[in-house]
Amino acid sequence: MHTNNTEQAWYILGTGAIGTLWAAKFLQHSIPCRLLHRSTPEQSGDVISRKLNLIGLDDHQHSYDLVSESIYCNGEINRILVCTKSYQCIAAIEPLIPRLCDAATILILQNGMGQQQELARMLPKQQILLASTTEAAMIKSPLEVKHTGSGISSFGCLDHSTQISPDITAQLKRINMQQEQNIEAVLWSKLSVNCVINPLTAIHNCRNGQLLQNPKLLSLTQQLCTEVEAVTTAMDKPIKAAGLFDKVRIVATATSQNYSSMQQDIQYERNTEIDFINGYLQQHADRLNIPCPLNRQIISQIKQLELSHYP
Ligand code: KPL
Repeated sequence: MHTNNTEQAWYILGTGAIGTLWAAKFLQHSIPCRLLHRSTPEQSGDVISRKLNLIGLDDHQHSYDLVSESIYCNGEINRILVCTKSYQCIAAIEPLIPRLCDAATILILQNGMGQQQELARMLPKQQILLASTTEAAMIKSPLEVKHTGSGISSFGCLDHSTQISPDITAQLKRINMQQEQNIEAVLWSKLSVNCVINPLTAIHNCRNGQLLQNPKLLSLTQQLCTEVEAVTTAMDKPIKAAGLFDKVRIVATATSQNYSSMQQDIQYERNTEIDFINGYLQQHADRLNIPCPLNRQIISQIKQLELSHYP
């Protein structure tokens, strides 16, 4: 028998910067949430009380009590926020499938595209919601997160024909997430920017702002914008306002001192999300017969770096 509290609790999968920041947001607004931690099936009973520390945008410290439980615990899951890396998404959810209610809501907040559709095919009964954010955060140590940039967060349904429960919409509204009728357009817009900034900063081992300051990088940025935009336009997912280069210029200027997530992945010798960013774009380019030679070359350069890392 589950209490109402458990039914309305958000389980969070993925304890990187965004997952930890979202746990802090839920707790700040007294919305019940639990972190899911990886364990062996033998440690399935593990429920741990922890402290989550948030360093806010104003540099003030906040501390919250948080419960973390093993993915192999028994309780049913009604709401889950998935903030893993895109390439971990499917494998991370698999052990949780027996715990998901038929009417569960799965909110996916991560970079890249393709994994959401795969998950929807895998879980046809559950409702898949997509989310996107321009907020920025940095993990300082496990469960210690610094909120480094404010931004806009939105969510919407993968399948436009289904309704989102008003109760979920209300909870997400409390943490400042706006409901979007066309969330796919938001994700495509973010993907397009990520297709340019992320791999170029990773290959050239530089901060986002350098893409605009170095003439050689600026020219590559412009070329890649043209290729990416040719695909999004052919797919009828045009970039709003003045076009992709303008959007990239705005994001790279606002985050000029930051390193992109892909640069960080290469720097810390992790896998990158290239298959779900530029790889996803290339799949559509190939299907539509749109030549994207620079995008193709960039994918193989990133794959090389994944094997060899920075010297
Ligand atoms: O989303 C980003 C990332 O680093 O993943 C930005 C900073 C916007 C660069 O594309």
